Amino acid sequence: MIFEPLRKSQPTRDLTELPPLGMDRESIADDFRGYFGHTLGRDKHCMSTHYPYSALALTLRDRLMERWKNTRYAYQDQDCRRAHYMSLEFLMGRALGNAMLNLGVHEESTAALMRFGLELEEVAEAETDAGLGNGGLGRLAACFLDSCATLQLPVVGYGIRYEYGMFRQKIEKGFQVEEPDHWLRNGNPWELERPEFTQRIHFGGHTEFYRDEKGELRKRWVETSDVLAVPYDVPVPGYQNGTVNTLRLWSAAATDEFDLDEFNAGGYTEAVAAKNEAENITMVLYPNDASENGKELRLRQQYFLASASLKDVVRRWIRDHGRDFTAFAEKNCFQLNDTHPTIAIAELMRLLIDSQHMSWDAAWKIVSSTMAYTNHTLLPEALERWPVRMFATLLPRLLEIIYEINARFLGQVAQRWPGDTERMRRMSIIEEGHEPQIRMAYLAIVGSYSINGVAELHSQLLQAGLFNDFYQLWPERFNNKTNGVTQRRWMAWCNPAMSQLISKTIGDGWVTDLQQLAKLAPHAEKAPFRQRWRDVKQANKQRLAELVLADCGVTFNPLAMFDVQVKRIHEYKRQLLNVLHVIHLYDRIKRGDIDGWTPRCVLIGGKAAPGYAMAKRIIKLVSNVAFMVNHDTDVGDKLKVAYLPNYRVTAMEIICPGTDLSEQISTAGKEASGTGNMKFMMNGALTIGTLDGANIEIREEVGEDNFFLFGLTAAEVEAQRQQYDPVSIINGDVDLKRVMRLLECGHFNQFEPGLFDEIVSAITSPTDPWLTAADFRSYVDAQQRAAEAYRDQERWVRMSILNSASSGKFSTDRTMLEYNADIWKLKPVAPQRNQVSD
Ligand code: 26Q
Repeated sequence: MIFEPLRKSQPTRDLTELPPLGMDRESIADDFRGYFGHTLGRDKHCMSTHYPYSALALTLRDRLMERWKNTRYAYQDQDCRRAHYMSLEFLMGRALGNAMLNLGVHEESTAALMRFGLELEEVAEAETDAGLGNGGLGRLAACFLDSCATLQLPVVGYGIRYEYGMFRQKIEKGFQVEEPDHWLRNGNPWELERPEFTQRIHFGGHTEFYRDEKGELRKRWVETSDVLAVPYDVPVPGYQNGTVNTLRLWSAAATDEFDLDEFNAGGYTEAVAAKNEAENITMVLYPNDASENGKELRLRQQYFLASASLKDVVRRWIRDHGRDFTAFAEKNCFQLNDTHPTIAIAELMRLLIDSQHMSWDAAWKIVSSTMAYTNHTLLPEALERWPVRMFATLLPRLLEIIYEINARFLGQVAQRWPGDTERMRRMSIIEEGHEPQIRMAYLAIVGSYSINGVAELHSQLLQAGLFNDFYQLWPERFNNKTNGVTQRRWMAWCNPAMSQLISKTIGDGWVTDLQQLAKLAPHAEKAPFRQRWRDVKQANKQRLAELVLADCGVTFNPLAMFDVQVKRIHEYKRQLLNVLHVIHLYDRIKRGDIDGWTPRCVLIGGKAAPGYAMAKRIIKLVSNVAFMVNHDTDVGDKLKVAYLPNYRVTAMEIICPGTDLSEQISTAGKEASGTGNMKFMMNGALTIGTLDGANIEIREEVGEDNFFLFGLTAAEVEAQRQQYDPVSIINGDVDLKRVMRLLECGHFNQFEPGLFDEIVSAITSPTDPWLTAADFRSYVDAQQRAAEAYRDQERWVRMSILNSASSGKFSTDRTMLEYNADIWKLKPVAPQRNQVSD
């Protein structure tokens, strides 16, 4: 062990008994000053906001710490059932505001800093986002943790402490440039290293038979290269309820013998340098990118997370219950966030069989009643596959276990469908062929007691399409859990003006019970309330306009309609369709078709995976169109276009409160759910969208009159494919024809010939998977309806209020209650509150 045991003589005082910390402004100011001057050693010459930020973070962290301990003790004392949320991504964003909101000390902290002449908002800007995720899937994990803590559910997050999170995006001459995000450079006051819980993770080597002390034949995995997994805990506070849950992030470190072997061979410096290979595992977050598929380092990351987390849970089990695992499945379950951590299914089998000497059947009973799988995609090309060859060298023991799982599973298939070899081939976890592959989604399905999609349509399409064979075999395992977002961050924190207005009108119960927003609906009919709502939106638009000016150099007039699409750049999300509409508006202005014009500011933002050439080309197109439009004196204030660089959680906190129109325009049947759509809706934006993902449920809640619907349905999309003819669609639509003409003739790339040729080809191809041209006309018509609605401000504001009032369903509090009722079955546990001053 790295740590010497602590020897204690007869104590006169209890080392761990601390008086509760004050939550008033004086206590906060005193601690803040102490941290600033003593701990950080700064003085009146300090010129940077970083140190006041750190001092405040440490002050708040202390207050989280006492609640964190109480929560741990409560879970421990009750020996409660727990869920473990395993995810390669947790897109947490900033923690300071979240801590203040949840501790209920925002005002007190503002006042405390004011004493020293410091502006809290400015100090808070010193915090770097924890950007440990790509987009929706990672942010969903963060919202889930927030809701679980607020609901006092014993849920632990397990993830990876990447040294470099999601890359920082710069836009240079309209092109995306990636910069590394070294987010830990200035330290991270929100993490607590727990080296005492370090785990050893194996890679490589080979397997062999041996006889154990009872003479039984067993398998072992030998001559492995090991890497240490060191946990760092991050507090996850609930909303003013004394609960602080844990997100445990693993960081890779080299073992000592790793160095020694090399050292004995002669090369000391080489040996120390070789530490890199081990520590590389947690160096960088992979961007979501087809070209990153099948990369060995990614598989190392997945196994590293799965193995470290399971060993941690098994360690705790043995500490508390000894080596009897009969009640393990009653007390534990694991939610797999997509297939990324799915190797956990084979790893838990390995731990139970090889280390705990359990039989296959006993182990399988435990594994298949503790694992649950959430799918986040309908794109078949996005389903994870790993070359068997890679498994054989990197994780040989796990490959053997997967083969055995598959053999037994195919036995079941044969029993259910005798002689149906075609079906066996289709359903096999191993895809045969020139380069055999492991289908991770199938492993996840076979090893899980619950399989869910993330919106109604998505779950239905999974059952009817991608996973239909499995649905026929095990219909009872399939279910839907429509996504949500946490209203604490996405309303209460990021939109204080609207939150105040809502709370004054209907009380503040909505912060922990979003359905209460329904009480706003009658107020939509009251003119004075509408005026206040409108004033709030206007102020939020002003704030967004300032961001756009600072980051894009483009002036947005807050009286214009703010039309926003921010999300990862992907063809299926159809940022291209948005651009086609912008070009159409520009064309209308140029030809003088401007009767009853609604001024519009179009904001587009998001990151493209570094290897995704088409996505990067779309960014360049938006930038070039923006340049032309913004510099054309005929256009003026009628239309403005901006590309917002480096879209991230913290940017969305400014963007969603200031948006009028939310663009949710994916090809129907392709967006599993979407969650940005929910953040916009809560903050009073109207949606223009297709019948895709959670848009369908959003429209159901708010009513068709308050939603701008367009486009083919998922079924129509599949029918169109057979006879899709974009060229005749273009020729049959004068507006689209003119737009395509502007693109083709190089109007937006006069000094960059050929730049957009591939974009034109994609739109005009009869095999365009995203049917962009097919939805153009109905999209433009819907945009026209939105523009007309916006000109009637009274009507628009009413619709805005109704959107917010109808967003109650889209809280992750609801989502988590459903996961809990149907999958996890945990009991809420309240910590003893007498030890803290809540
Ligand atoms: C794959 C291979 C190699 C490296 C990385 C990846 C990878 C990483 C991230 C693949 C996918 C992701 C993320 C996917 C994602 O964010 N999906 C979104 O999940 C949201 C939450 O459920 C949904 O709302 C969105 O519809 C869905 O696109």
